Amino acid sequence: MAMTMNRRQALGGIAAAGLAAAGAKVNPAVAAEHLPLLSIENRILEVKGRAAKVFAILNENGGHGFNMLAGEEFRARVVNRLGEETLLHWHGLNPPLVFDGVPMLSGPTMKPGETRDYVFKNRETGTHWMHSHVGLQEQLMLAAPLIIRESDAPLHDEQEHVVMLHDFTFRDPAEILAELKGGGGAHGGHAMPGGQMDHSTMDHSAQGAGEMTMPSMNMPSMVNDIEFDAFLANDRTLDDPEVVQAEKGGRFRLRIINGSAASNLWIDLGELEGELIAVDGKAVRPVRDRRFPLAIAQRADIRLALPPGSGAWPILFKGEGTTLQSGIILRSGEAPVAKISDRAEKPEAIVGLALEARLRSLVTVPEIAVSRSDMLMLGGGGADYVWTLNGKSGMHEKLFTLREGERYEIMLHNMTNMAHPMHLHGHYFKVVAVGMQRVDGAVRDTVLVPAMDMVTIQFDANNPGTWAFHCHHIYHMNSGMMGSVAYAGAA
Ligand SMILES: [Cu+2]
Repeated sequence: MAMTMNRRQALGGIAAAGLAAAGAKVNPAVAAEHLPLLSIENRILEVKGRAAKVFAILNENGGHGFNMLAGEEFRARVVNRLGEETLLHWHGLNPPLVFDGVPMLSGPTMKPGETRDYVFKNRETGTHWMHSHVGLQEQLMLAAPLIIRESDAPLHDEQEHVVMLHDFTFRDPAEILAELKGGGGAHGGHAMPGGQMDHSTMDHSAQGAGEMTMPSMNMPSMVNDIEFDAFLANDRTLDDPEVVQAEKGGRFRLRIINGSAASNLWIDLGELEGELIAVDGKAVRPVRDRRFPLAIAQRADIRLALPPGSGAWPILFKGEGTTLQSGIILRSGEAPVAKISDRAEKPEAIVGLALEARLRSLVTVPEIAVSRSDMLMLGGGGADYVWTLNGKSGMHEKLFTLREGERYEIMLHNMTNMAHPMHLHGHYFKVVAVGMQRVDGAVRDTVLVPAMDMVTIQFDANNPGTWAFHCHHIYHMNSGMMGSVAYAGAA
């Protein structure tokens, strides 16, 4: 047993060294073993009767992404079958920097036709995802689930179901970004059709908990700066939704991933009540409700049981500030499935921090004193569509220097009129304050900081390197809201 571990650890080291040195090669020592294959491909997806060219990350069975059992290592061989460069980020895993998949920071992009091996020690389990970190490829669905199960045996006779969500546009994302930067599009006028502009940051959710965030008095908040053509759940619109067949009274564990480029969502269980049991793949004290917010890049694991008897229960995914929605249908017996419009009657409420303030992590975090507290100011978003972190808008500009072994507390202070889902690479963090209220909050990798609001996080510097720290709204990220944190002594 010890022999095997040592050999595997050694292989991981070789693969890392090989990658750093040569970039493009399949390591011969690893090549002798079987690595699960992921193929990045072009595909045609029909959306609302129109063909669209999008991407896919397919496994050996032709499915999207990975659904794997936890092991000591994460192992994958990725082949780029596109006619352009790309690079995958394993969102939710904290690999050595060389495998993190951020161009320039962690290594070179993959050229067309290139194959690359990923072998590294991994302790993370849960609902994660993989996506391109190159340009705007994520908008074109270069993303897939990455599910790492702790056990092969389903708990509580649960039927597991993974739901990957996307905001979809027929437009060229580069054109959308150019329009935003040119002062056009929805952002320029700050007036959206369909009531997508709101004059408060109040959370209108049915969460019950009091909202403790301060609404902005003067500045109208901008909810969505892009208009999408459709929302997709597992590639499908509500015109032809996925119908998941279950036993009567069947139990589910839904693993829901918001793979949207620019849309925060509400999960609406309709008549059903569910228990949120994990966020970003990390266990939380179960929260019972019918509606849960899910910001860009976040994941939610929801446990629920169908009522006895036959029936069909829609689970909807509704964009904040818009009427667009997607969904799946959970069905038991032969119950008919009623048609549901992909437009709700009225725009959905804005996602706030009411749920975040209620979350209590079940992950044990070691007792370490905070050695440094700092502030990260989220700024910009004027007519030039330049977004900033601590006033900086250069790609990967250094925000903080970290020392290994220390704990950092960072207050994310959003001075802009849009919400920003902030993602730190290479580390999980714990939410320790929502607005001014201290909480024993969730452990996550992505947290939403609403307009003119504050969230405070703590994390331990335990993975040396220079790591991306950015807004996961890809148009913000590509317009300046992409900085880095660097360990002292890191290149
Ligand atoms: Cu943002």
